[in-house]
Amino acid sequence: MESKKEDVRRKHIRLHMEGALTARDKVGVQDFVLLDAYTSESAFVDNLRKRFNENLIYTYIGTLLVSVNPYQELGIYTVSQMELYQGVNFFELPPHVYAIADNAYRMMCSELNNHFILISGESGAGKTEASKKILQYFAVTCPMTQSLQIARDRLLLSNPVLEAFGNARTLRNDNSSRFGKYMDIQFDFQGHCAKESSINDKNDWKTVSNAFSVIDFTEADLENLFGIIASVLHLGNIGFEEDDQGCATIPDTHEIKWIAKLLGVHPADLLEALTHRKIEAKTEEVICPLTLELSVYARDAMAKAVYGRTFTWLVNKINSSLVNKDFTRKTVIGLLDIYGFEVFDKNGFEQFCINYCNEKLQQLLIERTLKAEQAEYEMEGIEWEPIKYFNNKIICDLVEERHKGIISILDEECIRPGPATDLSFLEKLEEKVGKHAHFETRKLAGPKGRKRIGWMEFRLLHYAGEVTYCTKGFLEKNNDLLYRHLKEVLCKSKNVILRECFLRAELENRRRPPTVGTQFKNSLSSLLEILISKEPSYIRCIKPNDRKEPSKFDDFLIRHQIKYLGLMEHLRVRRAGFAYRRKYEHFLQRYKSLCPDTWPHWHGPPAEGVERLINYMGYKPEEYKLGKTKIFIRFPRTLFATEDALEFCKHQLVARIQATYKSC
Ligand code: AD9
Ligand code: MG
Repeated sequence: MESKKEDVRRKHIRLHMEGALTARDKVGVQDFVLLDAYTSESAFVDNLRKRFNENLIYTYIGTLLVSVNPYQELGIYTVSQMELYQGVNFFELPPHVYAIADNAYRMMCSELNNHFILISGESGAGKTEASKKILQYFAVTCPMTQSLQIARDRLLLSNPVLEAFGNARTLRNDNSSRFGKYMDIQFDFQGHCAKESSINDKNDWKTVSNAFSVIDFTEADLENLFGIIASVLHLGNIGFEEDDQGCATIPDTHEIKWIAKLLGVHPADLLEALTHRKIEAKTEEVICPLTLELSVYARDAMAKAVYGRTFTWLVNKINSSLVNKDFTRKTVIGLLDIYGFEVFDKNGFEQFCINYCNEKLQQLLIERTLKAEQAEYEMEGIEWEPIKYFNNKIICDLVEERHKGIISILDEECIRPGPATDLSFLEKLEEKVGKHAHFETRKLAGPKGRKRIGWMEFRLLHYAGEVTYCTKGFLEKNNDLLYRHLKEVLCKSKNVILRECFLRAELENRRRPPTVGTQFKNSLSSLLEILISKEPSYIRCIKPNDRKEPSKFDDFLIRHQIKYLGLMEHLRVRRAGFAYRRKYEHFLQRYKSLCPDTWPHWHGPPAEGVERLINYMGYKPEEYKLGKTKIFIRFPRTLFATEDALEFCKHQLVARIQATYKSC
C-alpha cells in the first residue's frame, strides 16, 4: 500500500511540477488559482466543464473545494482512496473531499484547536452526500479503541435514521434535507482519535431498521415511534363536515379510533379536541365548537406538532447515545450540512426560512474569507489592492433586524389584537420595507420577461437569485399554535415518547412560546456563534443541471451558481493573496531546527528570527511578505518545500540517534 501510495504521489507531484501541462488542455487545472485568465468567468466555466467531462468533479480555489454533483457513482470513494489521502500534504494529490477532511484533521492535531467544515450550495448540489463522505473518511482513517468504534458506528448509523425522518422528495432533490444537521465529531488524543425516484425505499428501510438496533432503541421505543408515524398518516385521512349551525363534525369515526389506539389516547377525548376548543372565561372553562376551517387547522397543527416534536425527541435520543464521556482532551471537527437555497414556482414560509438560513451562511463565509482576509492584510500593513465583492449583510438585515426586519413585522402581526391576516401582513411589509433595494412589491411594473408578482406575493432579491414568496399561510405557520385542548389530550397519552414530547408543565406555563420565525432566527444565531469560534474549511457544491442527470453540464445554470457563490471574487482574493500565514512565534517554533542561527534557541525578537530562517532557506522576495505580527507565504509550494526540509531533517536526526545507539 505504502509503495503504491508513494507512486501515485510521485506521479502527481511530477505532473504538478511540469505544470500538468500536457494533460492540462484536456482536463483543465486542478486549482483555479493556476488559470492563466483567472479573472474571466468564461475561463472558469471552461475549466469546470473540462474537468466535469473527464469525471473530475473536484477543483480547488486555494484551500476551498468546488464540487460539481456528478449524479452517478464514480468509484472515487473507496477505502484505498481514503488511505491515499491520509496524512498527505493538501496539494500533493488531486482535489478531493477527503483532502479537505484530512487537512482539517491534521490542522486540528497540530494546532490543537477546533475546526468546522461548511458545505454549501443549492438544493440537490450534493451537500449531504459530501458530508456523508467526510464522516466515512474519519470513521475509516482515524485510529480507534473499541469504545470509539461503537461511537463511530452509532454516528454513521444515525444518518439513515435522521434522513428517514427528516428528508423528503422535492422537485429539486429526491432526497432533500428538510432539517439542518450540525455534527461535532469529537477527537481524543490520550485514547485516539416526483416521478420515478432515485430512492430505493425497500433497501433504505432495511438500513434504517438495522440502524435503530445499534443506536440504543428498544422494541418498545420502536413500537411507540412507529405508532406515532402511522397516526400522522391517519390524521390526514380524517374528513370533516359542517352541521346546520356551521360547526365541524366528523361523520366517520373509524380513523379516530385508529389514531387514538396508535397514540394511546381516549377516542372520545380526541374527537372532542379536534372539533371543540376550550376557552377560559374568568373562573370557568367553556367548551366551544369549532368551525370546519378551524377544525382542519387543528388537525393539521396536531399532525405537525406530533411529527415535529417526535423528530426533536429522536435527535435528542441520538445525540445522547453519541456523547462519549471517556474523552479527556477533546477537540472537534464540526460538520454542517443544511438545506440548500430553494426556488420553486410557489414559495412559502418554509422556503423563506431555508433561504434566510442560506443568506446567513453566505454572510459567514464572506465575513470569514473575503472580508477578514482583506482586513488582515490591511492590519498587518501588507500592500493590497482591495477587491470588490457583494456583501449580503443588507439582505440578512432586511430579514432579521429587530423591530424593522421581516420576521419582526410578521411577529407583530401575529400577536397584535384585532383581525390580522396574511394580506394585512403583506400590506405592513409593503409599508415598512417596501422601498428596500432587495424587496419588490406587487406595485412593481417590472421589466418584460420577469415573472409578475401576484396579489398575495412579495419578492426578495437574495444573493442567490430572486424568489417570489406567497404570504398565504405565513401567519399560521409562524404562530404554529396547537390548541390547548389537543395538548391536554396528548399529555395524557399512554405512548411514552409522546408523553415526553408533550409535558404537563407546558400547560401550566401561560406565556406565549416564541414564534417559529423567531425560534429559527435564534437557533441560527447560536449555530453561527458555534461556527465563528472554530477554524473553517469550505466546500462549495454546484448542481450541473436541473434534471438530476449525469454528464449534463448546463452552462447557464452553472454560471449563475458561480456568480452568486462569489467564486470569482474568492479566486481573485486567493490569487492576489497568500496561501499561508502564521504568527512569527509559531512559524519559528515549527521550523527553527532548519537554521543554525535559530536552533536550538533564538533569543531575539521572533520576527528577526523568522527573517534569518527564511534567508537561510533561500526564500525569494516574491514568495513571501513580512507583516507586523505574521509571515505571509504566497504559494503552497514554498511551504511544502519547507515542510519537506523539516521532514528530511527529522529523518537525519533519527538516523543519527540510531547510529549512536548501535555504536554504544
Ligand atoms: V438539499 O439542499 O438537502 O435538497 P443536497 O444535500 O445538496 O440537497 P444531496 O447531497 O442530497 O443534495 O445530493 C442529491 C443527489 O445527487 C444524491 O441523492 C445523489 O444521487 C447525487 N449526488 C450528490 N453528490 C454525489 C456524489 N459525490 N457522487 C454521486 C452524488 N452522486
Ligand atoms: Mg441535503
